[in-house]
Amino acid sequence: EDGYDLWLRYRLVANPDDLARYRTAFTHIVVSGNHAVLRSAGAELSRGLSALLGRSVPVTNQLGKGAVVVGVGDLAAESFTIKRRADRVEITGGDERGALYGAFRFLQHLQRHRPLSGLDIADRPASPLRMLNHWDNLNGSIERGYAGKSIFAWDELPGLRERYVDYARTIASVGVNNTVVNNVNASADFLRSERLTGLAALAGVLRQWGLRLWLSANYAAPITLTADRPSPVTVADPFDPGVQKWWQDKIDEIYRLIPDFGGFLVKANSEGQPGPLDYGRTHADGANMLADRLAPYGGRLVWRSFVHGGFSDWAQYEYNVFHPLDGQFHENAVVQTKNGPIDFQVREPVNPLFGGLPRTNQLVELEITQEYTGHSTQLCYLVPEWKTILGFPTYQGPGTGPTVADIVTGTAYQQHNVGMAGVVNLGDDRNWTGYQLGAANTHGFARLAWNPRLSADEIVTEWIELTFGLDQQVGSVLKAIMLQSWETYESYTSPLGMGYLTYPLGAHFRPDPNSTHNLSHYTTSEGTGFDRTAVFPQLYADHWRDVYASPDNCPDELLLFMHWVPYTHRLKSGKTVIQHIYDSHFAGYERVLEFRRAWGRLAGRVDQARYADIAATFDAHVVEAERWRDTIVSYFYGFSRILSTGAEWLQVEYPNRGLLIGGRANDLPLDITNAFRTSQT
Ligand code: BDP
Repeated sequence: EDGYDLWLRYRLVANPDDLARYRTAFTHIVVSGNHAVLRSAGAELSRGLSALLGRSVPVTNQLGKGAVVVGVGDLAAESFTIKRRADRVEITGGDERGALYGAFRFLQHLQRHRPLSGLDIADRPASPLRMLNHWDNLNGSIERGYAGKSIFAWDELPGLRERYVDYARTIASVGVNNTVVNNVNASADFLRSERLTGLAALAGVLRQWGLRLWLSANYAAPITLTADRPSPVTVADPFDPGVQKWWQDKIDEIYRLIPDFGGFLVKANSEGQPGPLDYGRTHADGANMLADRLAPYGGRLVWRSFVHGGFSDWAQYEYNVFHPLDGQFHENAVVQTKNGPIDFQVREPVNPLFGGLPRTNQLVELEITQEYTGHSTQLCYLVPEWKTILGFPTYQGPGTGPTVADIVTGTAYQQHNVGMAGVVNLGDDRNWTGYQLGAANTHGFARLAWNPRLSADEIVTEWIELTFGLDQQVGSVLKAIMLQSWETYESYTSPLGMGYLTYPLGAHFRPDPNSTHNLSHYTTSEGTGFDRTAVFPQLYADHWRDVYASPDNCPDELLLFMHWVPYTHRLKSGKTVIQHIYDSHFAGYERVLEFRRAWGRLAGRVDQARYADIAATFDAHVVEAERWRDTIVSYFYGFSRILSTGAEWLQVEYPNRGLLIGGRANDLPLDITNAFRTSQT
């Protein structure tokens, strides 16, 4: 067991009663229809059932007793039912994709040893677009990626690797239906004719699993890709006829090669990327020019709203740029908005563009890859965070709604080109995500895109059972750890909503509060935080404006995002801000130690290699958490010179390290306490 199978782990059913029942009930598979996706469903059922039941369960064309029949019926697109008849099971999709999703759900049911009587299931996806965004570059690296290199060997295409099939199976098994295979900081090279031929082969693999391939497009591609021609295109102005013709030809070419091409994802006029603003046009002008050319083919154009103004306040910049464009994007143009107004920090308010663009199709962009949330060394299960985002009531409408989930499922404004995009953490590491528990986020993202109403508890339980089996102790220990891990990460990195305390270059996971000074916080000897009261709260509905604008109403977890406060400001808990910062970092670190201890008690209950891998991850996690704690606590001590104001934690200075660290008073070695004790009051 090395983790490669992820949650598609089909192991012989251990309980003899279940095994006997399943063996009688399922003897063969019948695929009713001849579509490639249905054949994939049949193949997966055969593979899964054969492994689960420990005997061959072939695809045949004999109905009769013991058949698992998969086909298409009169249901909504992408939906499915699983029904147990007297002598067979019927898995019916509203279309081939729905049938495939039903087949995977059926296998998951058996992987979890669920009773046959429970095999009466009807389900359908909540969001139409359930997308992955790869940040994979042409040279095989992954932007901020932590799971090895890209799974896609671009230069080998149209040669195909077996792993592409496993990739497609994995993401289709949880209902993903679209994938953008290259980085938003896009190389124009992806649109070269030679590349497209190769990509068509990849699209062919994905298609068999109900997945549409997309590309990130560089807006200046017409310039780059015609530079060596006798009469090159010299601008990328969306209103320029030469530019329009170039894109038209390119899009025609793509659809000749990839008839179900999903469309383009574009990052424009953001962080150095070219875009329509370079020519005095708007983001909507830029998006619509491409959208109009994709529309006849059924393609879509996804335009990112992630733009920020250098060192001016990021939080309001994006809203100021995009809010005035509401209603200007064409029907197949979709604006993709990061969950928060900054950049995937461990805690941010919900981006005010949710509810701020009621006449625009919108995708929420979540970061599955743990760029700012612990790399592949620190467990941070993000589903609880995503639940708070999706459940956020914007108050931009009747009652408290709509929520973000209402918007991205299309129910808020009756839209169809909406959904969820996840910056995905899959790489070519053997276990796909760089550490054994990272795939929980991949799975969780997809499950929420399918159904945002599922609870974090349900989703994590499902993932654990599919990935580690049904041992109850493993289940309960791991679940408790995972469900606490996000808030734990927050507590030892950046409590109270400060965020962005990471070293800004390279991997964004080590602490460096100095370099983000004045960008995410204004820390002085008197206090800290970021005073955003002048503008930012007003981007929200009145309800949230009033909550955020006042330091007394603002929830503690966002206090320093919205306000600059003196260290002695009292939180709702009664603690001072400085004391909370100290306590939270120490307590968070302690919790990581507890995670490691709890995992240690599972020795012998989890297969050896994965057990040891995870134990090693917790060792690394402890080291990183300690580094965060010491760096941030020292930083604030350095400015405030305020020592512990309560008895809970004792702070001691290590003069040689220039660091302030500590622990519970009784736990500290005597010599340290005696030599360096500075205050306990
Ligand atoms: C930031 C990443 C950067 C991405 C950018 C984006 O650090 O590498 O290119 O977001 O989303 O979080 O475009």
